[in-house]
Amino acid sequence: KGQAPCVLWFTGLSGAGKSVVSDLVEQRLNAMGKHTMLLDGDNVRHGLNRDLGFTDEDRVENIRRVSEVSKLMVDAGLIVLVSFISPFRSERQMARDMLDDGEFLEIFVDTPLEVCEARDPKGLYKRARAGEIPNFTGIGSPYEPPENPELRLEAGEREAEQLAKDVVDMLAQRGVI
Ligand code: GGZ
Repeated sequence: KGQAPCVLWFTGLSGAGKSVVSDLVEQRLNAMGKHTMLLDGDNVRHGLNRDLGFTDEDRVENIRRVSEVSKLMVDAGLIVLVSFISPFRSERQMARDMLDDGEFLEIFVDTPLEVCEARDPKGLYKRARAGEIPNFTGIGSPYEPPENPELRLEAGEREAEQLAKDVVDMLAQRGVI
């Protein structure tokens, strides 16, 4: 039993649940003996991309670098979990185009804006509404939902553990694991 190297690209609004679900998926894969790497804002925006903010231009560069790094990791044989808002279709397409067919699996963490805003775990939506965060995704900056994701998670309605299981099931179905 092995693994087919690939990128699991989680996209969705702030507060949608990307981090929770991608963490759980990684734990499940590791428990199965699979080799993974998780890239998210916490380990990338504080290091490699510490020079970048949240203008359109900076988000494009953020995702470009993340795409290049994830390709290197696929070449090293890993299942790479990428967890960023990644709001623009064109950048997600660019990431997809860098890889071979079947290596880029887009997972839309589809939580409605109202739900994300009601959760508001860090109070960022409140501050954005107050005009304190000018380019906040969903408020002052657009989010372009995926049109044909490999998997769509109704993350406003179902438990994170169940969603993580759906992702792992999808990987098994596709022969990735
Ligand atoms: C969106 C912002 C912003 C703005 C700070 N817009 O919920 P969080 O806090 O932990 O996750 C959000 C994170 C988004 O970073 P990404 O690298 O994923 O974004 S992108 O893919 O668009 O480059 C949020 C916080 O950073 N944050 N300011 N203006 N989210």
